[in-house]
Amino acid sequence: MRTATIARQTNETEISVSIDLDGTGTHKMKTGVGFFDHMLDQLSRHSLIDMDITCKGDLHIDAHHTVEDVGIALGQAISQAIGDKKGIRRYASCDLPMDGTLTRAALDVSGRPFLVFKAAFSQGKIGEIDTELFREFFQAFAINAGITLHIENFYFDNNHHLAESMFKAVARALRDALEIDPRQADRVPSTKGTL
Ligand SMILES: [Mn+2]
Repeated sequence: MRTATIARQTNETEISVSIDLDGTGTHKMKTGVGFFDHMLDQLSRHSLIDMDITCKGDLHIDAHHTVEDVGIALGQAISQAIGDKKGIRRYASCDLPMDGTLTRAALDVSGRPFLVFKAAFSQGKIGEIDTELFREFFQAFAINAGITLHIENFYFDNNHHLAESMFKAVARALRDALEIDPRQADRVPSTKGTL
């Protein structure tokens, strides 16, 4: 079973994350930040990774700790659920359109964390979330999942679509990269023999 459960508690956030890589995209999000829940819903729905995420964060300050720490815990869960990486496709990318917005996500489930993030929001906030937090989320996620992740937006028609296209593109690429390749189901996808 490629599943994982992570519980993480600090003075700033208390988080529980349960995932199933071989799910159907069933999800339950409760972070207290509406737009962030909407983005996490997309991440689950389009990756087909079941996700149950609860975070009680210090939202009286702002959403920073909540967003970053959910990224950490979700990344840890992904890393744990992948295990020895046997059989995964490893590389995937997706060019994701939403009306007048186009965003690419390309990733390598390499065990080598890296983030390239090219997107320039034109608003400071969407709903109650600061747009600068999306980079924080993907940085925390990539580092803790052990994924090389490139996200690039080419153009956008509004900030909601820009953020949502990132999560959908990453979701779709994650689905492809983490799926078991029947042609090499018992092998680690590396000439090194390990990842
Ligand atoms: Mn939306």
